[in-house]
Amino acid sequence: IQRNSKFAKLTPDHVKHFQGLLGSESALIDGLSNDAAEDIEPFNSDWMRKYRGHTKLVLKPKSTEEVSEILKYCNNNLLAVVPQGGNTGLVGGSVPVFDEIVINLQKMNNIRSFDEVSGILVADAGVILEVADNFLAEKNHIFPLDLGAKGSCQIGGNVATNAGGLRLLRYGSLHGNVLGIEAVLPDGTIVDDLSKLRKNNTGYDIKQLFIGGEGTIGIITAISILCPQRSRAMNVAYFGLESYEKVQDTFREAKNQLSEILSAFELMDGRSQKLITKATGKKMPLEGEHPFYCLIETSGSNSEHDSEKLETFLEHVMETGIVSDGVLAENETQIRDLWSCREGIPECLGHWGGVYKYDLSLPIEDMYQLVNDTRARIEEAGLIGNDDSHPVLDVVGYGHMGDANLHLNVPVRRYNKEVEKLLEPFVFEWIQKKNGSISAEHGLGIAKKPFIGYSRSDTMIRLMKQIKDLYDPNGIMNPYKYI
Ligand code: FAD
Ligand code: 2HG
Ligand code: ZN
Repeated sequence: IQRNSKFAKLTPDHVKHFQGLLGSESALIDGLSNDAAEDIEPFNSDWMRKYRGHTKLVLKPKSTEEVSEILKYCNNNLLAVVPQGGNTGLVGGSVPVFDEIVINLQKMNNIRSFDEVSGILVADAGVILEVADNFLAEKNHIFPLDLGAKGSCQIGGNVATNAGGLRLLRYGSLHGNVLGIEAVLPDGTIVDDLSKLRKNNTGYDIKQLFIGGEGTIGIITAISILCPQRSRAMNVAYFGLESYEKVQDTFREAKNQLSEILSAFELMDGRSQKLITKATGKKMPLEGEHPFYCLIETSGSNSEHDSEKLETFLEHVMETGIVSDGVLAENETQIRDLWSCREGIPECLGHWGGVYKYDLSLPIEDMYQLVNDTRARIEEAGLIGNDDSHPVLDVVGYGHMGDANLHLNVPVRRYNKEVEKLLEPFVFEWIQKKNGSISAEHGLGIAKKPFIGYSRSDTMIRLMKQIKDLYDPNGIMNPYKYI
């Protein structure tokens, strides 16, 4: 792709304008002031270090009004922008492609209100997910989303990507939990839909367009969100299993026997667990090797009741041979350790060089076959191996089994065109045949943009374009991404 020449190039006058508006400590400049190059680098490069932009200006507004002033000016001057939260997105959506101005929300980080009766939290978009959850913990509540990047990602970024995460199975998607949104459109209009109502059937639910909108129609500046009561009792178990069929049996049994206390059901293949050890030296929870592992979390209000249910379940799956081996966490530290075997995978896989990542929704019974088929293809071409002459380390699968969401990851020593050609469009065609989705939770960004047609019809893409054109007629919002 090429830079769209309709967008203006940044001039000293533009910079002066923003410095006047925000103050110089909230307008980081590179090149023009020539001593801030280091400061600006992290905003130009994504979590995977796969995508790199060339912005010369990062703006950090402190209020919704400032966001409005910034966007109005950018829209009038045809300056393209990229909204940015914690920059943990996995599809290259949060960094510029060329010289788009980065608008980072990190300075908008106030919790505005929390109602202990309704459980409704209202907070600025730039609040870090873990900070929000720690705040809620003190009030005996929980943020209805949890994910491995919680220490860096922002709740506005989570909503903009409609992140799914580790407990969607229990608490549902942000499309249901987010009750209201405050956002700014490119023309500066403040969308004041920060509703605290659970029910409100008065016309189109426009906030839904911002949830998963990936910053293409406006900037989310605050959200209101329904937060559940924090569970008093929490248990985590980790199992080794002999086949993917047995993982499915375990999931069925878990739903059947644990029912309302089941709060997560995660899948990890043996290869992903081996790579954790290889990358970090971590000792894994079970002796011996198993082709599959799963992590089950329960949370409820009565620990005796939960323990009783869990013990009956454990006895059943062990005695019937559905699982081969298992371990139950006995304290907070062990709970964290078991979770790290799942949450730690993305970081460990990036250890060697790069990772080709696919984030898929598929019918649950077919899910793992894609990993096998992909591995066979790469093996046949002789590209997988333990030594440096092979670009690919392995082909692994893990993910949110409870949501039929697979993460197919191909860790590589270096990005390689031959590998890429074997993976794409093979993976997308495979998914299309099963009527799956090529992006279950990470979004499209720049990485998956060309492939939207594998999951959406021409009609649906046309309707999306109409919405984009309506809200962002000049196309300044996160250009080159999404649609
Ligand atoms: P960014 O990366 O900064 O931005 C993401 C997108 O949203 C970009 O397109 C950006 O332009 C836009 N955006 C950001 N803020 C705003 C805003 N205020 N208004 C409008 N647009 C905005 N995702 C899952 O769904 N489930 C997981 O389990 C999960 N686990 C992860 C684990 C790790 C270790 C990592 C690195 C990522 C993981 N992700 C997961 C990816 C996920 O998308 C992000 O972690 C998170 O939701 C993005 O938040 P962020 O604040 O970092 O957004
Ligand atoms: C997870 O579930 C994240 O750990 C990241 O969604 C998945 O890196 C990935 O492919
Ligand atoms: Zn995930």
